[in-house]
Parts: sequence; C-alpha cells; structure tokens
Amino acid sequence: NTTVDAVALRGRLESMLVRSRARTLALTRCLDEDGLREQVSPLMSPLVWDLAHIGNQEELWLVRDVGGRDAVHPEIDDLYDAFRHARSTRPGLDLLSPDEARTYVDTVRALSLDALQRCTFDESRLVENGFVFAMVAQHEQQHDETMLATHQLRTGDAVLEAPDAPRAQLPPAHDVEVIVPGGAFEMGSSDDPWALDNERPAHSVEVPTFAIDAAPVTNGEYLQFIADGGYDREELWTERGWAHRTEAGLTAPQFWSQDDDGVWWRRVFGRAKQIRAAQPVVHVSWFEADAYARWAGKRLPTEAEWEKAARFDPASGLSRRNPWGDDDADERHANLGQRHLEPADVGAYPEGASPLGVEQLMGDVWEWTSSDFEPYPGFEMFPYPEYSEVFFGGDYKVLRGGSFGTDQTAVRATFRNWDHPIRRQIFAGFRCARDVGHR
Ligand code: AVJ
Ligand code: FE
Repeated sequence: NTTVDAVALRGRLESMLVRSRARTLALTRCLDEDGLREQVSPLMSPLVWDLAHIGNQEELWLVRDVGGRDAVHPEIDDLYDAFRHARSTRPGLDLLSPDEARTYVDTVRALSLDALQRCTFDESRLVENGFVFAMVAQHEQQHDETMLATHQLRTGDAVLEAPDAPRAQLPPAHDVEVIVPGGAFEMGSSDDPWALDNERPAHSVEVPTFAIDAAPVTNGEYLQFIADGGYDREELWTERGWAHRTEAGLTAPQFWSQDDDGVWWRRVFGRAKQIRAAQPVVHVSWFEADAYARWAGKRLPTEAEWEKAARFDPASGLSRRNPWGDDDADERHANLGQRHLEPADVGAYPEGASPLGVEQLMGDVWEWTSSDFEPYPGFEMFPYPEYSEVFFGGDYKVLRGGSFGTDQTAVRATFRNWDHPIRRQIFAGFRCARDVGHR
C-alpha cells in the first residue's frame, strides 16, 4: 500500500531531520555570540557559519528544488557556498548573526517540512525513497561532527557534557587478529536508498587473504610506539610523512601532553583527562598511522579490505549493510551519535562485531585506510559534483566507520569519508592489517 508507505517514510525522514536539528542547536546553544563567531583554527569555520550553511543547503534542496519555492534569502547563497570562500576567510564575511542564523534555519525548516508533507516520493529521482531529504539530514549530521571538532579545538572552559564511554569488561587483548579469507566480495551499494553517490554502485572486488586487527590501535599501544622512538625514526615514515612530521614538529597525537612526572594527558572538550590505555587512539594523521603500522610490522588496510572485514558474511557469501546486520546502529552496537565524547575501550562492543569477529569497526574513531579517494567503477555523480566528484584524484585518503561524533544515520559500512593525510583535528584513528601469503 503506497499511501501507508509514504506516511511511514515521511515519519522516518521527519524524525531524522528533527534529531539532527536538536544536535545542531545543542552544539551552538552553549556558546555566546563571540564564541559562535570565533575562528578557533584556520581549518574550521566559525560555528555560526556552519549553522547558516546547514540552513542554506537545506533551503537549496528542500525549499527551492523539491518545494518549488522562491529563495528565502537569495543574497546569502554566496556567503554559505563552501566553494566560494575558504574556511580561513569565513570570519571576515558579513555573516548572519547567531540570532539571524537561528531564525533563518527555523524558517527554512518549516518550509522543508511542508515540502516533505506534500512529497509523494515519485516526482523525480531526487525524491525517490526520500533520498534528498535523507541527504540533507546526513549533511546536517556531517556538519554536526565538524562542529564537534571545532569544539574540541576551542580553548577555554568546557561547555559540552556527556557520560563516559563504556569501559571494557576485560583488559584489551593485544595483537588479536582476524584472518579474512581470500576471494571476491560485493563492495559498495546499489540498493541502499540513502547511500550517497560515492558509495555506488555495488561491484565485485577480489581481495586476497589478509589479516586485520580485531580492534583499533589503542593509546597503550601507541604509547609504546612513542616510547620506542617512533617519531624520531625516519625509516618508519614515508618521505612526505617524515617531511611533515619534521616541519610540524609532531611528537604525539594532537591534544596530548606529558607532565613533569611523565604522565600523559589529553585535552578532551576543555577538560584534561589522563590517557586511558584501553581506548583507541584518536587525533592522529594518516602519516602517523602509516608510521605506526610500519613500526608494528604491519600496514594500513586498503579500503576494500576494511569493507570486506566489516561486511562479508562467509556463511552466505553476501555483504551486510553493517557489521552486525542490515539495521542502523543502536547503543548496543557502536559508540556513535555523540552520546559519549570519547572513544570507548577496546572490547566494549562485542555485539557490534562483524561475522568474521572484527570489532568496533563502526563508531569510536574514523579509521584511516591506505587507499586514495577515487570513484568506484561505474560511478555516477548524483545529485551534485561538489559532494564527492570534485575530490576524486586529489590528495585525500579514505577513512571508514564513523566516530563517536558521527550520527548513526550518517554512516554505514559502505560509507566513505576522506581527508588530507596531514589532518588530525577529525576524530581519526586506525587499525592495522598485514599480508598472510597464500592459503
Ligand atoms: C564527507 C566529511 C568530507 O566535511 O568536507 C559537508 C562532508 N560535504 N558539506 C566535508 C560535507 C559538504 C565532507 N566530508
Ligand atoms: Fe556542507
């Protein structure tokens, strides 16, 4: 019954939009006007830019395109076009004030909910299965994670609160690896209705047998790399990595410091926390992850290896949508959704394991892979080139799996994120893999 289906779909999309907005407002309510206008790093926008940009993207797609209405504020499109103004120049723009931005996003939201009520999901490919509404909700969630990274970069008093992430029952089992049997598997998706263009289409990929760590690399393991001179041993780094490590003076993950007694601390959303050995390491660049893997006698997994470890079910030969099955994550499966503002201990999510027994692939930390961000065979840009197409062939490495800052509706085991190999303000960590030869 298509009418009932449309009603159910509208309900799901509306709750996705409402949930995203609650998070956006929570991330911007806790600072005053100066705080929202402040640029805490040239890598980030002022939070008030993100807020109005979220509204502007929503207006372009849901109000003007789907809703067929005139522009709410045509003169601001240029200000909030991410491709017209580099992040570092955004504070100098004549931006909407925080109050104006809030009014703007409210106005837009009322009009997009009206468009949702009137949509029958068969008018165009854009609205089929509610795609464009889900795309806009995912866009907002992506910016919510970016805004969370801005919060982490802020200095000054803590303004965000969350309960500690789950602690593991058992001490982390170091060096536990899973053998992923060689052979073809289905990578990417053609039928997930809300998968974004770069995740498509599904295609078969031959992956030779390899071993992958059952868990992300922990702070405790990373401390051994530091103690063993990992940052000072050129042979562990690629040429570019070593040049960057030298120029940037890297000695530890971002936000780490060691006190006079040799104890390691990290700054977490304005609070000093002692390093927890069992937590996955976060805020490392691709170059650091790559050097660590070489030190450990391993390597980073390719993107295909990561996805096969996450999705391949040897019993059926099929690929799942997520490690635990086809459903979205809930709090039993993964540390997602900004419920906790830190990674959870390794071992905290046994129910989130993949069929092969690989854990914590989703949530906690984005995981760097060895792969460059490139289109899949048969890629078709949809619906706009600036989401992913313009980044193909650039200096970007793929990250997988989402972090504690990623919403569960904005990530799945096919989801592809990307960033420059020097970046570490994102919530990025990694796990290692290695060849196991012929079997
Ligand atoms: C997919 C996280 C790389 O933040 O640059 C937000 C998401 N695209 N607005 C980014 C995005 C347009 C994008 N990443
Ligand atoms: Fe954006």
